[in-house]
Amino acid sequence: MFEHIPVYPGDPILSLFQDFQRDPEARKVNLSIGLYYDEAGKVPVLPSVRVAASRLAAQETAHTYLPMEGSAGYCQALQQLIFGADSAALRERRIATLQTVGGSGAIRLAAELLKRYFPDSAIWVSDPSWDNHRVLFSAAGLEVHTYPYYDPLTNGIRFDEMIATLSGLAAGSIVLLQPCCHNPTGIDPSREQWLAITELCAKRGLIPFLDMAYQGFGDELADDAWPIRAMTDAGLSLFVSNSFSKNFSLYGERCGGLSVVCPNQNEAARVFGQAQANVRRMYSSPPLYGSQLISTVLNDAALARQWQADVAVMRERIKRMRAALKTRLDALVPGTSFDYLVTQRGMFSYTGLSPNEVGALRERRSVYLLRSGRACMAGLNDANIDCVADSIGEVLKARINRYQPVRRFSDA
Ligand code: KET
Repeated sequence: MFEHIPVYPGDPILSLFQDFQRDPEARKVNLSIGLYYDEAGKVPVLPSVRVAASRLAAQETAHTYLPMEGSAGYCQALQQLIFGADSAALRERRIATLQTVGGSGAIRLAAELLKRYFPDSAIWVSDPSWDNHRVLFSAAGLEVHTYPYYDPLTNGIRFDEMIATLSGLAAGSIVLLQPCCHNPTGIDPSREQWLAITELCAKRGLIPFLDMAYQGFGDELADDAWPIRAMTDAGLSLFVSNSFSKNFSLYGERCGGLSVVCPNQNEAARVFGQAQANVRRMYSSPPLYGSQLISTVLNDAALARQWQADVAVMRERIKRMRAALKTRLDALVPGTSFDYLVTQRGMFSYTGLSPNEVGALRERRSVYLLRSGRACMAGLNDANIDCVADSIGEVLKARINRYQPVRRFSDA
């Protein structure tokens, strides 16, 4: 009966993570999926979240249904965190926000709305982008294209080409951007560049879609949300998806949000209503527990401060690991620049390692990176960093010995 169903080849990120979990090697290192591990190699329960969990346990609240749009306390706190407590758009009640099933659920929900109400609009994502962007948008029937983004030679953005491509798009085209800690490259536009993108979107009537999964991992929380605030303050209408998976270390609780910034309160109510209807026909309502944890933390001034400190600990540890890996590789492979490790921001570094080299790291040392060469810096710690540096050094020296040009690391 089911022979006509094609075999699923697996997901490039989730399937690799499963392979890692099955690997019996004791010294294995996971630099594949975007998971933050602490210095002890554990996915932490944040101190702020631990307090919230014990408060919730003491209260013993019923496991009732949330409404379609999720918890009101969660959505309000989310809005302030992203748009700022003093946001004019928030005061004017023109931001429609729903709690979603992770950041992925926010993107899929938005994609459904976009396909239904902007049926002729295609979406443009950076080259490269998170693999699942394409999957989520095309599953809703949207055409997905790419705009130039990463430049391996300079480890920067091909900004002029990016702007040229976006300038040529039809009005109503959707442009997916990541406000901070770009996945997979770790390279973000400067503030000046963000202002140019904002102006272009306004002038050409493009629909910005900002996907933020790493708020607080690049810089302070407000700084990482700055591009969203700048676009909102400039009067644009835009979509914002966000994930709390990483910055609350609540991956499996599936906590995210979709916010649509609208021209006025009336339109925000329409968007909100149709988003509710969409939720009802897809999964009815979002899960409860994670939203209770997050709203307990964010709606208590002392716990919220603790959480900001928790995020700062994660951010600073990642930065320390980036610098430590650079120091080791500088010594192991002299003449090659590893500056990219410290200039890229957030969880990921785009190493420029080839799929073959990534395969060699996995086979010889059980060090797991994505095939694209993306490495999650938050998987490094003082106990595994020498092994990771040695193994990367080994494949790079083998490459140099084969007289192959060193892609991305050339001092040209
Ligand atoms: N947006 C981006 C840019 C992103 O990197 C992720 C997750 C998400 C959205 C989804 O968030 P969630 O709340 O988990 O639904 N990225 C990591 C995990 C994954 O691939 O699912 C990753 O790239 O490793």
